[in-house]
Amino acid sequence: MSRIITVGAAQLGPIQKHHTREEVVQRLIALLNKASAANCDLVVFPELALTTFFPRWFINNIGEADHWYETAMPSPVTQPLFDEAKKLGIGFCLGYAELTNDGHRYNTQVLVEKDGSIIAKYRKVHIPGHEHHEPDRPFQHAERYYFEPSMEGFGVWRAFGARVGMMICNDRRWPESYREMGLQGVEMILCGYNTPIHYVPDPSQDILQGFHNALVMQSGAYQNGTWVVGVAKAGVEEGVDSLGQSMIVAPSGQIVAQTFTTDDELISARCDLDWCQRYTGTLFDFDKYRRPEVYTRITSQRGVIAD
Ligand code: CDT
Repeated sequence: MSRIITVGAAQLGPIQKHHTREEVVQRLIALLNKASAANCDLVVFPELALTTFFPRWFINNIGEADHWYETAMPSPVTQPLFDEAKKLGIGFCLGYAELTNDGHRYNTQVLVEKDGSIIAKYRKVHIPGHEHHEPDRPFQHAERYYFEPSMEGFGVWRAFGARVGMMICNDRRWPESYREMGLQGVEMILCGYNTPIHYVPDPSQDILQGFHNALVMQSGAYQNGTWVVGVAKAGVEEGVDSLGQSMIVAPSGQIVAQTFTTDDELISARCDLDWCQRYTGTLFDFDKYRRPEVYTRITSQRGVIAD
């Protein structure tokens, strides 16, 4: 008998600075209800889904940024989302900025079961951008100032009858992210993202943002025989245009659903988890074909060493 998860990718349009958490949570709840009407088991929201993408601004005193972070999950403001999901019997994955009791700041995603309980927490591994103010930029991408990288790496959890993994935005560009989860037998990877169209260090990449987004998720899915659900916060947020093109990718690498707006939009797909085995049991039978003994540079070396 086939194992099916109906998954929803709940893309968000922009969240402006003046939008309150309460307003955003109402938008998430509206998407959750659409997902319920589409018979979803699980809904994936974007990276930093509760606020505007605040790393586009630099402030000298990071303590003044505390209001962008969540110190508890759920919290009084996010509890209605958990309550609605439990009422509807839908799980969800939510990205947010996390400030721990001992003062650590992470870019985080939680995975929540249909009964409203948190199954897993993932903290972003690959933190892009810069850590100092770069005044010549039209906007900052100071994630390396606002977040520390996770030392916990990539986990895979049994949930929704599947082996589910998580990654966040820039993680999707790195083959190691998928492979770490592939080696744990992942069947579905959930990934939220905020991707500005304008890439300041090399504007020639701007026109390729959509291509690169699809390229990495389709190849990551195929090479690891897994479903990938990539979900954007899209549109023009505080003057910065960000990529939409949220998508659900099959283990074959094919896109089976994709958003066509840059607003709040739900897409969904019935994902047959047994389809993973067609790839992990054949061409990508890791146990049979991988050669870890000749891949030693991958974990022993960070940058390029060339003659
Ligand atoms: N949020 C995030 O990780 N965004 C990056 C932007 C490029 S680096 C400035 C991404 O990889 O999409």
